[in-house]
Amino acid sequence: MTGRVRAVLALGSNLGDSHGTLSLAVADLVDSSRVRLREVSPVVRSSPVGGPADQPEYLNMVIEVETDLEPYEFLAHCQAVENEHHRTRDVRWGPRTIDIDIITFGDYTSDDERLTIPHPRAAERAFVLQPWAWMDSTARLDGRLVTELVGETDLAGIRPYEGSYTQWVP
Ligand code: A4P
Ligand code: MG
Repeated sequence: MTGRVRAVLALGSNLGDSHGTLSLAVADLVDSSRVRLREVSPVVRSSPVGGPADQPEYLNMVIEVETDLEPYEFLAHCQAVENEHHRTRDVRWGPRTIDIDIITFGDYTSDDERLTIPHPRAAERAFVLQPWAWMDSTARLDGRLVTELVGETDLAGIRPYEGSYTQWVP
């Protein structure tokens, strides 16, 4: 790979075998000569934020990869993995087998609706920030330490997911 960029991805699932789907999605994301896994966060259980009131709890996690794909190629790659896992888009913020959001992509910034980087809601979402802070205590978002941002969010809905810590050590 040339021209490598480090990208942080947030994955979430609250339908079907969420843990199995997250695991397969991580494997699929890095099953490419152009994407390499660098770091994997613990999995957290999290209460749904937004969307239908009665949707199930989520499993969420964060990974860091290295890639030489261009930003929109990388988005297409992530969406192809979502589609492989039967992601359908019905209700905004509704239940889903898998959601893959690009949180950061090197120093790249964009406010295009198709690809907004950094992800516009990441800075206030405990289900993104907490696993990210556990994965990388030096990570920054919009110039601020993620370990600091996480302290400003409501962590009440975040719980550990048993038995996930060693699953995807690269
Ligand atoms: N898009 C723009 N920027 C990006 C980006 N940085 N990464 C576009 C990925 N996609 C990006 O996404 C809609 C469009 O966003 C895509 O076509 C893409 O081109 P989507 O995944 O189809 O729709 P969505 O996920 O329903 O909408 P959105 O706005 O991405 O929702 P969020 O903000 O991701 O929220 N509660 C808990 N506890 N855990 C969760 O994981 N997730 C959501 C979804 C709500 N509540 C949650 C969780
Ligand atoms: Mg999304």
